[in-house]
Amino acid sequence: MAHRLLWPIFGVIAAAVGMAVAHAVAAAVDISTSPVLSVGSAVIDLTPTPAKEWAIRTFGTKDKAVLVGSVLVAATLLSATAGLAARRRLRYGLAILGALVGAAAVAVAVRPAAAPADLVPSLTGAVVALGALTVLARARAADQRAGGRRGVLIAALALSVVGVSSAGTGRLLTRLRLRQDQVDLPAATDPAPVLPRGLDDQVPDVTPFRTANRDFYRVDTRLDVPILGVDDWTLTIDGDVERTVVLRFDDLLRMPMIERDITLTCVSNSVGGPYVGAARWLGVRLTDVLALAGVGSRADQLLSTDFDGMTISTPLALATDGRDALVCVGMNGVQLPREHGFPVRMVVPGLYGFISATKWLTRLTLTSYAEQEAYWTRRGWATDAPIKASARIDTPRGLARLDPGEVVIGGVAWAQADGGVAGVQVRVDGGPWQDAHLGPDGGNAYWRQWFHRWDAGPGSHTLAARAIDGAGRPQTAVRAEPFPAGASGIHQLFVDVG
Ligand SMILES: Nc1nc2c(c(=O)[nH]1)N[C@H]1C(S)=C(S)[C@@H](COP(=O)(O)O)O[C@H]1N2
Ligand SMILES: [Mo]
Repeated sequence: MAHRLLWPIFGVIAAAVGMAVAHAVAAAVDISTSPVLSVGSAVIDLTPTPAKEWAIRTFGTKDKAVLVGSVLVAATLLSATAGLAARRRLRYGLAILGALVGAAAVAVAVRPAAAPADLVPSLTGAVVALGALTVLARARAADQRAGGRRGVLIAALALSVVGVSSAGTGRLLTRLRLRQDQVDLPAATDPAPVLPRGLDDQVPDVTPFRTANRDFYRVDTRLDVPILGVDDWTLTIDGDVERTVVLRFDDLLRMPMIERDITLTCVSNSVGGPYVGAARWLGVRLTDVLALAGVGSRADQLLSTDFDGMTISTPLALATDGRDALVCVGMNGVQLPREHGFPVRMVVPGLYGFISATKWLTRLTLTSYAEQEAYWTRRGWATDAPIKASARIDTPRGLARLDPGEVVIGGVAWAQADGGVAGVQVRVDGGPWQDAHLGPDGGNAYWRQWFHRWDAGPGSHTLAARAIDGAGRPQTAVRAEPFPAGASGIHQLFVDVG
């Protein structure tokens, strides 16, 4: 071991063992109290919106991996510094390491739903980290007196065993808990019509008419996949209501169930982007659930809260205007996958997910925008954000090299807030807009597949597509970024033929 690296390595080992133990303890009690995950979430929450936008654009769905990596690099550097400081005087090192693990504990404590007991994993980890650094420093001092290095080696080895076995235990516990409750969903009392066969078999590479659960995009602020059980799940309806109501999962399942085909869209989706998916949702009408509590007259905001205190706001007038907003338990014929909000989430047709689609739902509060601000509202995002009509070209791919002759251009289009998709038009090289063929109609809240046969001549070409909404209006060509109310503009790509 090179001498200069010895002390920084002490710092890193101490911090790593502490965090591994803390994470394992959290995995045994409640994984959301893990300082490791909480630091990640805190970084997500504190990252300014433009930086978040940039990360999602640049790293796509790998943004979480990039975030975890950056936090690890920073933690390694800081703990190495603590080790270096401990070389001069153990107290200095302990102070820096203490600040580091203390910051992790703060991240746990400031979670919206935090309770004092949640600090147990962090404090355990802190004691272990500080103890480990002390042990290593003592061993080093003893070695120097004796003129060897056995003590340090043994201490480092022992601590590594503790760290690795804690990390393994943490993983194992999480894995065991991954076994999700299996629930028997009732049949819908108001089922959706049979979804017509889409163009999946007719148009190669077109996006499937229905998105399989495993292919459904996932966007949320969490680093873990929350593990909620149905037995202790409850939904509280409170705020400006005649009476506060608490529903258990069984209560919800006994209510009339509707089933609807709805295309969910993320406000962070850029033009032509992947954060949109279409599924068949099963659940109770939101208005039926609210009626149990009796909505008062002061509320203009429906504030929904997830199991960890994360909040999403929905304009109450829109959520209750007769559209089929759901307190949802099923997705494509099965219970909600954990990634998509098990056991219960909201789904509201026509509104971007960030103001409507609360996963891991536990509370519905009738309140006003003046009284309470939801998570994304505080970060400057819009409170009223209907999904913008849009067409996406899925085939051919941008920058594809194609053979001359017939090329089938195809994709999907959606206009959930504008009466559905009545048409799609395609434009080649800035020429006239031509009507594309539409796939079958899955309802106004659903997307529509489309295709257009194009006789491609040699050269470089620009392809563009636009949606025509239910009122016969073409989607806007005006470009907008996702922040604060959703991207707009025409999806356009370049191909080479020859
Ligand atoms: N609890 C919780 N619910 C959430 C979010 C979140 O971060 N936390 N993200 C929302 C956003 S921005 C979108 S677009 C949808 C995405 O749902 P999906 O991951 O099932 O596709 O969930 C919404 N519900
Ligand atoms: Mo979103």
